[in-house]
This record gives sequence, structure tokens and C-alpha cells, in this order.
Amino acid sequence: MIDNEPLHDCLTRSIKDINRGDLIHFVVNMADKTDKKAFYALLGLAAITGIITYYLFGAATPTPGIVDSIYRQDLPAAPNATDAAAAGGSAGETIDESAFANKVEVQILAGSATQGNPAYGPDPASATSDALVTWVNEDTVPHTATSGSGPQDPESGQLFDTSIVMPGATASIPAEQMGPGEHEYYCTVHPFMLGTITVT
Ligand SMILES: [Cu+2]
Repeated sequence: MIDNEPLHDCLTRSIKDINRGDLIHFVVNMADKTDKKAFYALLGLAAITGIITYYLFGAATPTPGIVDSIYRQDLPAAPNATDAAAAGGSAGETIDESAFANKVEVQILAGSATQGNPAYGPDPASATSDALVTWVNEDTVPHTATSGSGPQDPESGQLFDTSIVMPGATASIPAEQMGPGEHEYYCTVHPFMLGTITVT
């Protein structure tokens, strides 16, 4: 202990000295003994530790596309473009598009999944009762066109429902099925997406 050195500094210095001394002692010992067995044993243990760690991390890493959650529920089978055209109406009957001379197209606009963006176009849309109304999903995520003002509407989906329309796909509903009048509709995936179609 140096004279007048504060006790705290003395202890700190002592601990540092002990640690450094131990380390040097260990290294010198290893070199002196040139214990090849110990060296190769350490090398082997390190390799085994590495391999085990590699595979454990691999096993613990989630696989992309696999959702391992107790809350997950399978969605109903997504209709493809052909099915989507036939998905109109609660009965899901096949629609013969060639039977319609009068066709009205409504776009589900790109970017509509973001609240505040325009949802459907044209909006309002209009069709005569002999028309076939086709929603075209121009966006990159699934949408629907479902009659009603929103999920809370007790009449929701009762007049018409495209069900899920995948990106790039279409879904058609005969205007006759909607009946005359001004019809509100929305997207069940993004209930802030609202549109109106008037059948005359
Ligand atoms: Cu949507």
C-alpha cells in the first residue's frame, strides 16, 4: 500500500494486478506445458460448441411464411381469377359474362388499403339493371366489395358480396341482383374503404 493512497484506489489497483497476474500466469502455463492434448481438446470443444449453437439457432429461427401462433386461423380458400368472377351473389352461381352486353367496370384502386386514399373508382359508379358490374383489383393486396355501410351494418353483405378479390383478379355481380337504387358498399378487409353504386 502506497502512503496516503486512498483505500479505494489501493483496492482497485490490487484487483487489477490480481486479474492481470492470473491471466499472464495462465497463458505462460499453457505455453510452458505445451500440452497438446489440452490444446486439441479445447479446439474440439470450441468446434462442438459452434456446431451445436449453429443448429440450435437454426431450429429456433422461424421459417418465413409459417405463422406459429395460437391466434392464427386459416382463411377461407382464396378464389382465383376464374372463381372470383363466379363468386358474386350469395348462392355463388356461375355468371356467364358473355350473356351481358352491358358491362360496367369499377376499379379497386392501387393504394386503397391505406386509409385516406381513394378506395374505388369511379365512385359513385352507376349501372343500368341489365349490366354486369365487375370490380377489378388494381391493388397489391386482397379487397372486397361488400354491400352495406360497414361491418356494423346489419344488412352487410346481404345484397351483394364479391368475397375476397385477390390482386389482379376480378369479381362480377349482375346489377339486377343489386336492384334499383343507390347502394353503399365497403371492403371487409379495410372497412374504411367505402363506395357507392347506383343502379337505374
Ligand atoms: Cu380492402
